[in-house]
Amino acid sequence: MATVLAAVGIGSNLEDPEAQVRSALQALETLPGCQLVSASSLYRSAPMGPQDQPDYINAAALLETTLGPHALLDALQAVERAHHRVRERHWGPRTLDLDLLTFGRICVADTRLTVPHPGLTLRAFVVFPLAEIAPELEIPGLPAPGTLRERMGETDIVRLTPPPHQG
Ligand code: A4P
Ligand code: MG
Repeated sequence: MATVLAAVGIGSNLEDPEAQVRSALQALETLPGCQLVSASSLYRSAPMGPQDQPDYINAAALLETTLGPHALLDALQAVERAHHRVRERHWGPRTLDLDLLTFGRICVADTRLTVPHPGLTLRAFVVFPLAEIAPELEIPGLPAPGTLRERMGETDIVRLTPPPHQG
């Protein structure tokens, strides 16, 4: 069956965000019709949008999937719900936010889904994790993540050191 390489952005700033992001990565490993190809480090940054909310933890993942883009969005939203995501205000705090960043070379623009994600090029918390795992990813109509990261220059985003290997 034909597969597509999809990139997913992960973000959290509530209820132990690092644990939320790690748990989301585990959930992506077991999504039906998907294979987790790679996962980035975790990154911390100040909130974009309202400032009266905690810092965010972000990461990115690459999935090889046999699902279509809307079915993958459904699956990502089911993972958000499983993490007790409650939608309150736009750009407000959340336990887990999963964004479909890219879906192969396919573009989608309908009422439910816009891919590539419109905020991709402007957000260091998306570009840095994605550039770590896929610096040369082809994104329709946009420069590759490694180039986007270079163009961003200095940002406030901090890559968290992975915990020492146990065992
Ligand atoms: N939707 C359309 N396209 C997509 C896509 N490519 N991926 C639709 C995912 N969803 C997509 O999503 C609203 C609707 O967008 C969905 O139902 C889906 O059909 P949402 O996540 O509930 O909307 P939102 O949170 O109100 O807005 P938005 O624009 O998704 O927020 P963002 O862009 O996710 O930003 N600061 C830092 N440092 N790090 C962050 O991660 N995140 C946000 C939220 C704000 N500030 C942040 C961070
Ligand atoms: Mg979102």
